[in-house]
This record gives sequence, structure tokens and C-alpha cells, in this order.
Amino acid sequence: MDLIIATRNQGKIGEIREALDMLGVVLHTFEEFSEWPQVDEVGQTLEENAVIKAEALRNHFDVHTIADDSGLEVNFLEGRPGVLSSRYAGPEEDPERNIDLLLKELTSVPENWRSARFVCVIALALAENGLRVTKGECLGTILPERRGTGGFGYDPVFQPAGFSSSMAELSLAEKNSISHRGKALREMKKVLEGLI
Ligand code: ITT
Repeated sequence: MDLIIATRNQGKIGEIREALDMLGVVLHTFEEFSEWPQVDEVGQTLEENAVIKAEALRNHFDVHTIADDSGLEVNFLEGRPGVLSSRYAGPEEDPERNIDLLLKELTSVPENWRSARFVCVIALALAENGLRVTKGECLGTILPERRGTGGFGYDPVFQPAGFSSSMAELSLAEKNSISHRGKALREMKKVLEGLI
């Protein structure tokens, strides 16, 4: 089975490859294609955007496609940055500026008010028009400063519940074993196993 991964985010690609490492599925990424459609994430929710991305690429290439839409929801910020996580500090999607803005907004906010969660929606658009959606979340707190160099996005300032390290201090396999994306991908793996 051929499966396109509808993302340009290398961090996501690495995690998806690790989680879907299984016999019978050949994963394809944007680097293999000479043209790759630009998709506007105009949805109001993670689920809408995951479906928009998966269907757009499936419609273009006519191949089974999965997409990931994910984000960080901070309770003190009433769920922000949420669906706008990658563009929080501006349209240039700069992860360092996004973290700077988040830490600034949480200046002086004590640890027990810094709870947050990562949320991930994985959409599978089948070549013959079916659609499947899986979800995962990971609870934690926002650290006062960056720690670690692994992962991507907000990982250096996210401490998963029950851990004393940041998400960026975990290995790829450790992150997948507890993360929002790892959980959604394990569910999607079961769906794919039922299809091949
Ligand atoms: P694609 O749309 O091409 O998949 P993207 O990075 O723009 O790439 P999203 O629109 O889903 O993807 O934005 C998700 C953002 O949420 C991401 O850029 C990070 O800022 C944040 N995020 C999601 N999962 C994360 C993770 O596992 N670790 C750290 N930050 C994460």
C-alpha cells in the first residue's frame, strides 16, 4: 500500500515514519514530488484542517493520504494558541518567536497555573473516497524556559505530566510512546492494518 504524508513539517514526518513503521505500507513525502499543492488551512478546528489537508493531497495525487493537524492548548490562555499554534507569533511560522510569545504571556504565572495539552488529529483520506479520523492528546505544563534540543515546535517548553524532563529532552521513541501524535498514530495504525 502507498500512503502520502500530507505535511511539510520534518518533525512530524520523522514521528509518523517511526510510528507507522510496518510491513506493507510505503510512505511518501513532499520531497519525492516535483510539484506539491499549496493548501490553505481555513478550518476552525484541528479536525477540519486535518481533513482539508488529507483530502487536498488525495485529490491531487489520487493516492491514500494521511494528514496531521495539531496544536498546543494552554488553560491559562483559554486554549490558545490552539488551532493557530504554528502561526501564533505571525504568519512566518517561526517556532522560536512562537515560544518567546508564549513565555512572555505566561510571565509570573505560577507553575500550578501553567497546565496545557498537546492535541493531534490524524485524517486518512482513502483513494476511493473514504475518510477516517483518529485523535490523541498529551497533558503537561509549560516550563518557564526552554530545555532540550529534540522534537520541534513547543517541545522545549512542554513538560509532559509525570515527567521531570521537557518533551525536547526525550528520544523520538520516548516522545511517540506518550505524545498526542503517537496516540493518534497508534489508532490510525490499527485502521491501516484493517485495510491492507
Ligand atoms: P503541516 O501543516 O505542513 O503539517 P505545520 O507545522 O504547519 O505543518 P500544523 O498546522 O498542524 O502543522 O501546526 C501544528 C503546530 O503545533 C506546530 O507547528 C507546532 O507549533 C505545534 N505542535 C504540534 N505538535 C507538536 C509537537 O509534537 N511538539 C511541539 N509542537 C507541536
